[in-house]
Amino acid sequence: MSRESNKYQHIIYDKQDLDNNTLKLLYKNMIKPRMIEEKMLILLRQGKISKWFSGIGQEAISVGVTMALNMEEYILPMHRNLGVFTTRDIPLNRLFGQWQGKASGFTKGRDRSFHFGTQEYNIVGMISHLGPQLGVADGIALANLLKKNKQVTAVFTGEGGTSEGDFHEALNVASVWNLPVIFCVENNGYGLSTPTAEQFNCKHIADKGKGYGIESFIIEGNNIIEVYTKVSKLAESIRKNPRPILIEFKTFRMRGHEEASGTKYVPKDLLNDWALKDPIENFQEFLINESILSQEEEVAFKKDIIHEINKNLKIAFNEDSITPNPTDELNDVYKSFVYQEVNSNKETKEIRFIDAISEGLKQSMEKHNELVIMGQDIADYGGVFKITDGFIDAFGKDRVRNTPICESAIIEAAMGLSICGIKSVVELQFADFVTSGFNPVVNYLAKSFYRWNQNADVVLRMPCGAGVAAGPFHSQTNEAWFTKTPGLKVVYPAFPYDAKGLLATAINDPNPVLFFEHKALYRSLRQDVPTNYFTIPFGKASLLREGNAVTIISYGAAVHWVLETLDKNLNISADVVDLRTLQPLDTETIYASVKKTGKAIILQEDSLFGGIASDISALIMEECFESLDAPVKRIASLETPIPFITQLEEQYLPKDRFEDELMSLLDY
Ligand SMILES: Cc1ncc(C[n+]2csc(CCOP(=O)(O)OP(=O)(O)O)c2C)c(N)n1
Ligand SMILES: [Mg+2]
Repeated sequence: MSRESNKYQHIIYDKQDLDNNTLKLLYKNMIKPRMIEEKMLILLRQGKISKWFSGIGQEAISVGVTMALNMEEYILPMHRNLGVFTTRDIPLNRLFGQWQGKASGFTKGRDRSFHFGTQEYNIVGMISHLGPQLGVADGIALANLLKKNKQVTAVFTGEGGTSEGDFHEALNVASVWNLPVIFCVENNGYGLSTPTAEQFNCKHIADKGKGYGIESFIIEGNNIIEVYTKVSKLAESIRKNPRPILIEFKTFRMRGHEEASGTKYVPKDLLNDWALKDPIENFQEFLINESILSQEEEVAFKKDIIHEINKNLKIAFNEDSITPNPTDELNDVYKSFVYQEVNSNKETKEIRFIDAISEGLKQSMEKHNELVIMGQDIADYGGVFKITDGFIDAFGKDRVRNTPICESAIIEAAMGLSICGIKSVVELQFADFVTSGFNPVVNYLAKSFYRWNQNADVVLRMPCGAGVAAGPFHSQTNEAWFTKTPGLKVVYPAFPYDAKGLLATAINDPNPVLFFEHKALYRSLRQDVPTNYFTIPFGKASLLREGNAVTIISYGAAVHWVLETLDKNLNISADVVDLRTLQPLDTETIYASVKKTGKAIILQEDSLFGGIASDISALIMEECFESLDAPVKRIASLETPIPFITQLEEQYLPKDRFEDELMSLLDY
């Protein structure tokens, strides 16, 4: 240390065996995001950009971790990790285009700031909810483990994000499955205005590693050499011996949560102390003192970067804004899927609804040799309904995975598998429990393709429905939560044949599909089903009976209530439309039938308000008004939670009311 001034020598560097070029590259990679940010702060003040989340003071972590990983290894950064994007050399005009919502960005103006991923650079950006990407990293790491490619995945979170359940679930799954993932927690003192003492009550976040059975480390996050060398060593070790690792990087957030919110609540002394530990100024001083970097080089590096920033800003500002076009938007909600018809053969066997699902799943496992299924108790135990009985022997533990009780992390992991091109089926033990994984379904799986062109090739199997006296948490039919969310497909078969063929299609379809299986049908319903693998297209209802007096529309177990009612009343001449899939919905069949009969009644098992019957009714009103001879009737369960005892359950369900309402409609 030759210099007299030690203003910036608040970080002790040990360059170990790093050569000068590497040291200079670490430096260059750190000053780039800093200089971009400084420019952004100016643009913000000029009103040229709308919002900014600053990572100033935390650059060493993004840069050190990114440089420690190989280019083909995935990184899942957060809102303060500009250095990840710049170190992976994303052209700046594309980053600026992204922030301005231009077409050259990564989301076609559909999502802001760092909320994007790019397969070109093996980066998977955050969604606003912070935690879900931790589980997505598990899925990517699982894909790497299954492919035996010796790759590491790094995922970031702030210390605030560690309070979310996703953090706990993701670490636990990674530990139980021994996944090669580095969990990088940037402890920067605050989560918005909340200091760490109000966020968690242990000394270090790294201490939590022990509870999950994970090795953990504390790294001085402002010391680029320490970050880079330690993460490099850990990554190398994980590549050889796959396992998760938790790292807590001690650092500080030097600016407000986002620029508008300021730092008033941060004690001045604390800010001043950390200002002295600036990761760039200290490192620069060190490099100059050690004669590794000359002042001329420093000036030249910065000049180059300023030039690069200005040039690319100009490109981005000059780029035309996106012209809104509804067709473009609608076309990007789902990944296109060319349905492949596989015909059923003549050989059939009479099997139960549950056997049809099991057989369909098994044949899909045979057809797609990378398909992974995950769920609670599905391996040796065969699942609570025994649908995967024997699968473990046929396909092995890698592909038939018992999971801990953590719906969020597993659905997120399924997303991660999809990012790596692996299909998966997740068995929810009961459809009711999807609430514990609701966020990744409606916010991650559903929106990912629209946001950045990344499909979620995931099927969620949903054993659902009433009639089994199982009470409010094991009897719901919650399809309406999902039919309302663009980006999801919803399938709801009523027969073994349909269940088998539609499940095959659900697995072939690269989009997220919720596949509802009515538990009351599992063992009560039999049908002759072709023994071979076959498919049935989505969006095609089946017309079970034909008549002229009324159109009856239903799906799932309720279809059988319709058929029972008609069997009791042979004089009723009705079209019976079994929807089979709710999203996409076969409106063509519905309209054609209603235009013929002039009357429509929709029977749904769920309680009435906000269910799909309401939407179908509205669609009929809009499209078939002039053919209608009576108001469209919706029949559904009582507006209560579903009760336990049989008498209450029967009263709740619309089975009996349906017959009465059908008669009055016919008499209208
Ligand atoms: C589920 C959820 N709750 C709340 C928020 C609002 N929010 C966004 S960032 C943030 C603070 C995050 O703190 P931390 O994880 O420490 O990251 P930092 O911003 O400090 O880098 C909060 C509360 C959110 N985005 N998502
Ligand atoms: Mg924080």
